[in-house]
Amino acid sequence: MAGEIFKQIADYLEAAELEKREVVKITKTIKPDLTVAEAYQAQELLVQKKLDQGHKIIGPKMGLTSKAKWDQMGVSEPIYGYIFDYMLVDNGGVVPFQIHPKVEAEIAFLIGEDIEGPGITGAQVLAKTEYVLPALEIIDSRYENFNFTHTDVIADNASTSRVVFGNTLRKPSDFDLELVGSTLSINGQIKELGAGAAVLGHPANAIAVLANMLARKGDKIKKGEIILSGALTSAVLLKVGDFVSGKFEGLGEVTFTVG
Ligand code: OOG
Ligand code: MG
Repeated sequence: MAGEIFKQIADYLEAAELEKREVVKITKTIKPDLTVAEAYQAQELLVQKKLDQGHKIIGPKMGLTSKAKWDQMGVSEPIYGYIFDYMLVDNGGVVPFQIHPKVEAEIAFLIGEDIEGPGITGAQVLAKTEYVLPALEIIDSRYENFNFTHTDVIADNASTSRVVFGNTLRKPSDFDLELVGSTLSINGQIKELGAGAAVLGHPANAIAVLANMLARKGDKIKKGEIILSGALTSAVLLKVGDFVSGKFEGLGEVTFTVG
C-alpha cells in the first residue's frame, strides 16, 4: 500500500517530463506530508523506470549547494538527483526546449576511484578525482512555475533535464577550484557571474556531501561517474533561440543554443 503511492508519484512526474507539461507539486496533490526519505524513495522508482527503459546513469548530481540558489528557490538544503545518457548534449549543440528551461554554470568532477561515505571530506574527494571539467546544466522542473518544497524537488529528480559538458579536462591539482571564476551569458550578455567558492566554500565539498548522503542508503560514488557539484549562481530562464555561453577560468567555454 505504502509503496503504491511512490509509484504513483514517479508515474505522475515521468508523464509530465515525457509530455513536456507542468504539473501541480506533490505536496499539494498526491502527498501533502511527503518526507525527505519518502521523496528519495519516489525518486528511486523514477530512476529505476529510466534504467528499465534502457537509459544509463552518467552520474549523480548535486543541487541547491549555493546561497544564490537557496535565495532563488526558497529551499536551502542540498539535494541530489541523477543525470542519464539521454540528457547529454554536445558542447555547441542544440538543447531541445521542454517546459520552462533554466541554465546553470557548474563545475563537474570525473571520479577516478570509488568514494564511500560517511565522513568524506572535500580533500578526500579531490584526491579521488581524475579530472574537473566545466558544465552547463539545464534544469526544467516539472512543477508549475518552478514552485516546489524541498521534498517535491527531490521526488522530481532535482529538476534535471539536460547537461552540456565542456571539452577541457584538467587535473584538480592544477587549480584552486574555489577561486575559479565563471560567467554565464545569454545572447552575448552576461547574466550571472561567480566563483567556485560559492558552492559550499569549495565545489569538492558538494561531492563530499553527496558521498555522505549516498552512504545513508548504503550507496557510494563510483569510479567513472561525472558529477555536477551544483550551480555557482542563480539559474537563468531560457527561451527558444537563445545562445548560451558559460566561461570558466582555466577550463574553457561551454555553449549551446535552445532549439
Ligand atoms: C533544483 C535543482 C538545483 C543546482 O545546481 O542547484 C540544481 C532547482 O533549482 O530546480 O540543479
Ligand atoms: Mg544544477
